[in-house]
Amino acid sequence: MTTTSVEELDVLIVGAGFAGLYQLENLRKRGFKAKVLEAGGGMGGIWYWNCYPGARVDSEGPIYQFTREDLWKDFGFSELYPGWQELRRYFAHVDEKLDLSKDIRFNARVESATFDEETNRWTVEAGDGSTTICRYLVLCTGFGSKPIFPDIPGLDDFEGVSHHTGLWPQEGVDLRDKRIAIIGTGASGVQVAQEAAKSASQLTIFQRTPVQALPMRQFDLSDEDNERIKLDLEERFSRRGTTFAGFEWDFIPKSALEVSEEERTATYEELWEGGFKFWLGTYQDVLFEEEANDTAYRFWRDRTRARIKDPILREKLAPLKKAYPFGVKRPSLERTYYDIFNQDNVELVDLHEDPIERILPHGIRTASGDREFDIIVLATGFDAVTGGLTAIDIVGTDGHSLKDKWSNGVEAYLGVATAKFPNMFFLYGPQSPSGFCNGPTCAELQGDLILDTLDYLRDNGYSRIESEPDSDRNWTSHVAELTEAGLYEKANSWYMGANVPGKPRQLLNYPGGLPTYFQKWSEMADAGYKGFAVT
Ligand code: NA7
Repeated sequence: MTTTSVEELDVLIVGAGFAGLYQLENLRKRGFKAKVLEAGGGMGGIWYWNCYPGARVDSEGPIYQFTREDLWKDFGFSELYPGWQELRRYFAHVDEKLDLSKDIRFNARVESATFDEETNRWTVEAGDGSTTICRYLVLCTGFGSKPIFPDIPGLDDFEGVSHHTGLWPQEGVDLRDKRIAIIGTGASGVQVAQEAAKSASQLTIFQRTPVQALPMRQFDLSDEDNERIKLDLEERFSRRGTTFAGFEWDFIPKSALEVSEEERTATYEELWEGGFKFWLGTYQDVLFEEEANDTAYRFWRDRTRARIKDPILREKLAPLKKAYPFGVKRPSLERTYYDIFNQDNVELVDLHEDPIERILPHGIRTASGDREFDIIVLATGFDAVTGGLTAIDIVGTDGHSLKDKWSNGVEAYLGVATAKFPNMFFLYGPQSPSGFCNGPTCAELQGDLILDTLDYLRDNGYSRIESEPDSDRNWTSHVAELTEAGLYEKANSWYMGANVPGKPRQLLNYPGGLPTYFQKWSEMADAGYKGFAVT
């Protein structure tokens, strides 16, 4: 494709991660003229951008893939929790099978989208100079496509190497024998820290809030393991849509407090072996009731503290009194994170005690003094869920801008559409299950809802669909009610928008679980797309 073309499509998809690729494949199959614009130089969404040392998925590989049989039959991961290189190999395999990239324009960051009320079409401009005119705009920008840089004086003065984990150079950075600073201890910070600790001459981790990381039981997978996994993979896939978080397992339908301490401990021991099961496969009230939550926190804390030798570090990394309820900030999976603090080359700086004052040309100044570094890793996260959408200058009817509309908080009907922005859908977006859901599950199951909607419109000769303002408001109130019933508000998390200064505080994901979400969708669709104005 040339860079100055104007192309007309039925559907323009933005983003070539799991969600966008699923849309492309299936829209083509259903006879829509569809293409993808992708800011990155390759497929994979976050797996294109997040290529920092140690980047890997926290879901088990076999369940973190598309369910099409011809895709999984011929592919096997070499580790249970695959790293970014292997995920790229997976996307190359998908491309080879489905021939997707011929309909993807890479290195084309979408800058603006404007709705034309005369024609009911969107005009979309991208950074590569292209213009696309489309009936429907499907935004698959993911939850983490806009990195957040910390507001620390002197950040630009640093003369060493400094990168955000979400914008890591494709050619990589050699960490060996370097003095490395990592700012941030979320999933990305934990993963880089584990890698860096192996070979850095000095690693200093700047912690604002302790992460609650869970053990990743990583295994190599042989060919035989992969063949064995495939025996019941279809059954595992089929369970994904029936569970809260889109995995093949679900919450235990019991209170943590209704069982004996022995039974609870035995359950926690078992969950401890299962990655996110300790978080999203636990007793059903752990994320909702403080006392139940305490039982999970204490188990996590005691197991974690046992690995840290220094009592001061122990208290900073896994405090006796919880800093926030267990699991209402995204836990990370780790293998060696808590062990590296027993190494002589690893240091923790608690930013509450010793805040960063400024970045210097050769290091970082905190209240206690200066440290020199060769590399500063900014593992400071993303303007999550909404940032990828509001980064685009989207103008709907009557000149309404999406960014302005959501400046005081998100309103989104069923987490896929918002009033004044006709013929526009977002997937894995605000107020949908997204952040609480296994990515590929949402890409397919929520993706099907959008595909069916586009079929419905075409089959009935409609050319315009728009959510009604009341529908937005009612869905937002529903999400708020569910939020109040849980413990999410008690943490400053990206789930709550709390990691971005000035961002309205509101739960950005749907906390009712997939089955409830799909039930609400079915009620809407069965009632003739109730709550949408369709013309
Ligand atoms: P996260 O999970 O948002 O983590 C960002 C980390 O950076 C977190 O520890 C933050 O502390 C810290 N942070 C952010 N800004 C600052 C400043 N200004 N100073 C010091 N520390 C700061 O992002 P990740 O990239 O790790 O993970 C994102 C998601 O990707 C993750 O949830 C998975 O779904 C995969 P805080 O906790 O806000 O106090």
